[in-house]
Amino acid sequence: MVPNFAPSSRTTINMRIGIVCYPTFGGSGVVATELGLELANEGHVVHFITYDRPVRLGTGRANVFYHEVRVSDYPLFDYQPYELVLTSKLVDVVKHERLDLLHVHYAIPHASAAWMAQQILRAQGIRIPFITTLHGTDITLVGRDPSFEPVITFAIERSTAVTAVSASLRNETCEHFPVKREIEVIPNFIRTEHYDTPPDPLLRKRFAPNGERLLVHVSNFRPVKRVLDVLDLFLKLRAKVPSRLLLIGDGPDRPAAEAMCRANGTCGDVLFLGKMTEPEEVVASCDLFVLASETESFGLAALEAMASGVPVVSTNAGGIPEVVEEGVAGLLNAVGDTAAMAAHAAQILKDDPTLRRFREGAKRSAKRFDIAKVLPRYEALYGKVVQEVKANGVHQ
Ligand code: GMT
Repeated sequence: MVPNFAPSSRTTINMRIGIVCYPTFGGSGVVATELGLELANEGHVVHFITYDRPVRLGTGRANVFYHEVRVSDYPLFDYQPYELVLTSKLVDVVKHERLDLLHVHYAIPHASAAWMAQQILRAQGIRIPFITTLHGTDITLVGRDPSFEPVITFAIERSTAVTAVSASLRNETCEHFPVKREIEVIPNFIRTEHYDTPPDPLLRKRFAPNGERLLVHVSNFRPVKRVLDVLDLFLKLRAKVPSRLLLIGDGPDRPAAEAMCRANGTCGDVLFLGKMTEPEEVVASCDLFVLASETESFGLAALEAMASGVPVVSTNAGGIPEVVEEGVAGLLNAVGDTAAMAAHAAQILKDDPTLRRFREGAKRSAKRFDIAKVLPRYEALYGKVVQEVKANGVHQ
């Protein structure tokens, strides 16, 4: 969690900002929450609008408000219309909290709900710009389901501004959707000083009692994360390097991962730690972060590991090469090539000087994404869209 800083002495005008996101453990929700908290630290007033309190929001922060979108369970509806309830809540909050802009994270259904809210408000004489940030699976997985395409394309086109968290995601969006508008790349970020915790010797002793190397993976265990590849890599590695694997998170592929460990007798060395609100406390004590994803627009979990001084072995999918500097912060491989991943893991872990070099490289490389570099870009974009809408009104 970001500490509560006094507002800095910058020149940006304070704004009233509505943030819409998924409140869960997913990276888009984490980025949206951390961004909101940073904006609030800078003196902006931030209203989170979502169906549950975002996991990293905390309580009692100055300038931060949370509005719950409550979906009733009216028996007529087999499927409750979340998007409509969200739209109504956006209209209400924009109007009564006098918001200057909305920033929605993840295209579905947030961008189309924001557009609807914008149109309703427009009919009432209120102009509200909205920025859509594309995070990844909204484009790469969900977005490619043809049934969503017209809505996503429309919402992207009608957003006042659109950002993508990596160049790779921006390119994929333009490849898979018939959108012609500008999409600005604003990468995800971290507050690097938050990750300065050194490895905890007690934690290491608990998880690696015989001085084993500690590998760690953090995800939502969806098929796209290829958690079974992480286990396969680990099986290959432990034949050469005494090691243990920590798995943080939970999701659909966890039962299959547990079954695999039981079948190959590695349960003693693979520890399922479940969901954690602050995984960095454990990650910082590990030696290597492993990410085997099939697609990954950015890989925030890898960046967080790097910031903690933990190098990464990963696939080279999507935006990962933009984040994990090859040979400096870690090593990359083709999706599914667990033999190469195990060999790369062994190369990083082979001796302490090599591991130290990668640790330092990872930490240094993570600084490229420090909040101090990224926040002014969002603030500049916010200022620009607010001015644009004042001057030209909103799309219909
Ligand atoms: O796939 C996830 O882990 C969740 C998803 C989300 O909605 O939060 O993550 C996406 O957004 C993150 C934040 O921008 C990125 O760091 C992840 O790479 C991206 N996931 C994928 O592209 C699979």
